[in-house]
Amino acid sequence: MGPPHVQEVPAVTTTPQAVRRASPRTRRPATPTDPARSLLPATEPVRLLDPTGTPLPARTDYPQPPADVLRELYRRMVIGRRFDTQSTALTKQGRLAVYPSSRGQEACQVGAVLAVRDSDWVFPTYRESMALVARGIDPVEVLTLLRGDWHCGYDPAARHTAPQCTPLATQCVHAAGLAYGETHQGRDTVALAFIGDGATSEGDFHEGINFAAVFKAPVVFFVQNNRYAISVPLSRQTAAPSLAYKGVGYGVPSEQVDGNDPVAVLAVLTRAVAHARAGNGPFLVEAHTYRMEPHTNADDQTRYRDGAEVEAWRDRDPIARLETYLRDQGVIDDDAVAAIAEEAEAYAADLRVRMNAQPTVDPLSLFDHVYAEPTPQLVEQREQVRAELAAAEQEGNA
Ligand SMILES: Cc1ncc(C[n+]2csc(CCOP(=O)(O)OP(=O)(O)O)c2C)c(N)n1
Ligand SMILES: [Mg+2]
Repeated sequence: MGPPHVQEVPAVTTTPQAVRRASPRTRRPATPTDPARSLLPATEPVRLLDPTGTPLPARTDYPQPPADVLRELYRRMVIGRRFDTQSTALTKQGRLAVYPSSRGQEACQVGAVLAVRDSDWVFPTYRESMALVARGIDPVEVLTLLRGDWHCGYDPAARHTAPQCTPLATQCVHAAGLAYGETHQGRDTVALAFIGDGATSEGDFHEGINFAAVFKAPVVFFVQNNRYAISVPLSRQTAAPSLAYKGVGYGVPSEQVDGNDPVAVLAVLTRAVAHARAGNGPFLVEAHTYRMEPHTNADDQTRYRDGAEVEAWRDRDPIARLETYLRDQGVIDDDAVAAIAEEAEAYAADLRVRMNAQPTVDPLSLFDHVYAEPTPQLVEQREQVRAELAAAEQEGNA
């Protein structure tokens, strides 16, 4: 699935430098003309479709992406959800060690990926398996980490996609460094860093966004605010009016978007990417969304949230919203919807078959790449494991 061409829209013009030049040296209360205000997001998230799929009045700042791109967005969201359901099923069959579902977050996962080029870099977390398959990476390669076979199943350099990060927010620092380096090499690469609401409390988020802002590194920090960090609700995570407001403290412009409106997510991310690519430094986007499934297959969500809350979010389903809109616009019909559903089924069937094959993993590879030069302890432990494996094999042969 190679991404289609997404029309690039003009970047916003405010830069951290412009703000710095215009900022007064002494403290004074903010006024409507205060340049820092232009860094703040709109008080309401950007929304282009209402929850029923009816288009809202057109906006000049966030034009609707073209119909062929929206059709492709829909197709990848449907395939992404089928991939997600299949992956959870694979955990129950013992074929995957763990799977963090993105059900409900399809607009964010796929919309963000469609907003960047293949030559741009994506920095995913454990939550972004769906985004990775939407980027066209083989699903078996995507699931290699979660199967426990290897650190990463795809070639990060070839796919311009970093390995999925489990240590929270570490990808923000990686994204800032890579984007800074790319600019120095004379390339206009943008880095897209996915991050969760909870992870914005981590030091690495601060360090990554601050570095990117000071050195004008072209990074889009994309916060999927799905309202929980495992069992910790957003209300215990931050006292800020919205996570997007965190940008102003770093001199980074930001925006909020309805994360269950696929058209708005694509439009806002496209503009954020254009802003970064044009040399204006980083951009922060907060998408308001919801995780419909437990944190992972190993989590019991009934211990911290009410079933009624989850049910209420079913009415804001991003796939149904986009499908209604595209049907009303005559972009897709029953036949197209059926053909895409069939394609998603075939995709899941192929994944099932290939994940049933027993992987061949060398236990000694556990010790590779821990350090560039293995420590004496690692060498000793490796030898211990090697001897145990050899003894077990001899016993098996006896
Ligand atoms: C540095 C660090 N601390 C703690 C954890 C344990 N942990 C794993 S996921 C998670 C919650 C993260 O929530 P959020 O950032 O909102 O992302 P989401 O899982 O909701 O996508 C925590 C605390 C970790 N992986 N890394
Ligand atoms: Mg979260």
